[in-house]
Amino acid sequence: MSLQRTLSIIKPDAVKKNVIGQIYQRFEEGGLKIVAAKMKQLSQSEAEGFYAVHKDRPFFSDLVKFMTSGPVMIQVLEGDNAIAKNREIMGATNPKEAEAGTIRADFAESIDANAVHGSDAPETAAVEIAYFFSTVELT
Ligand code: RTP
Ligand code: MG
Repeated sequence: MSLQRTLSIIKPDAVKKNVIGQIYQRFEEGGLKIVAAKMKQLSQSEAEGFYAVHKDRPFFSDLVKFMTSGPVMIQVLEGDNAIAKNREIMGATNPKEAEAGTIRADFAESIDANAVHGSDAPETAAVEIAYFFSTVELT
């Protein structure tokens, strides 16, 4: 077991559905602690920068448009193996393939509007946390 931090984003579709509290409950029940959080309307350049790894993918412009379509809720989650644990709680990228009881199975509409983001590795978690939170916002 290793104590990790990961970056989580509740995407505009789930914020619009008013299920932030229900999603936070999934994190807490899964043993993840919310150690920092902010609600934010992403600008186009903030969304493009966040998803820069996908800039050459065909879905990039739709992804940026979606991520800027309304406010998002951004949090840092901490716990044992938090990166993999969060992705387990989230479920598969495509909600049609997500296991029953996962966030995406229960709250997501489509592969585009899929409710949540979670970092996929320790290196990306560190970069993504620093992208949205300064050191004074993290204790
Ligand atoms: P995320 O980064 O948002 O946590 O999702 P993920 O790791 O499960 O998926 P990733 O491959 O990183 O893709 C980032 C987001 O791009 C959208 N996407 N659309 N139309 C498509 O084929 C497609 N593939 C990916 C999804 O919204 C995905 O969450
Ligand atoms: Mg990803």
